[in-house]
Amino acid sequence: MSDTASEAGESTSSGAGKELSKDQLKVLRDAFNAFDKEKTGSIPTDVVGTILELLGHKLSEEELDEVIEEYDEDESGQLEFEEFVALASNYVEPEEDYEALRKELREVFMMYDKDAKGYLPVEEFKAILRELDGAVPEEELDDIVDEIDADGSGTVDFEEFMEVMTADYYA
Ligand SMILES: [Ca+2]
Ligand SMILES: [Ca+2]
Repeated sequence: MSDTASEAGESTSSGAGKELSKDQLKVLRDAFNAFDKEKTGSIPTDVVGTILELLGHKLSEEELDEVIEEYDEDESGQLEFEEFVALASNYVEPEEDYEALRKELREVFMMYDKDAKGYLPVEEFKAILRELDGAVPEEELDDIVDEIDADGSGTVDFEEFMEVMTADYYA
């Protein structure tokens, strides 16, 4: 079995999952080590849920069983680091996507911010939400707007906009 270690150092070769940046890999390594208290090189599957939760993804027990079954390739009942990375890479937010999303939202924002004031009156903002998701009831729009206009200025600036859009996106 020759697993040609052509790529640099860290072993992300097994399983599917996306390419991770060094930083992301470090986060996973730290999380893994924190839970691999006995330094066995593996973590019990029941802590995987906890780690994913720390990463911002709460899975139901069923979902968790499913993904663990999928990624515990040697069926050891434990996740070795490679198995863990393969699994977790599906839950780590890809940085590029975030940048792309930010750019996209910036464009949306500018489209509505016709006079380039750098902010939108809340009424205009509600119109955007209606357009993006016609199913949102009006009262809910009011709640969202209350929440998003964190400084109560009656306007939504790009950072406030970004905040609420990405929160929704990653929910
Ligand atoms: Ca295993
Ligand atoms: Ca504001």
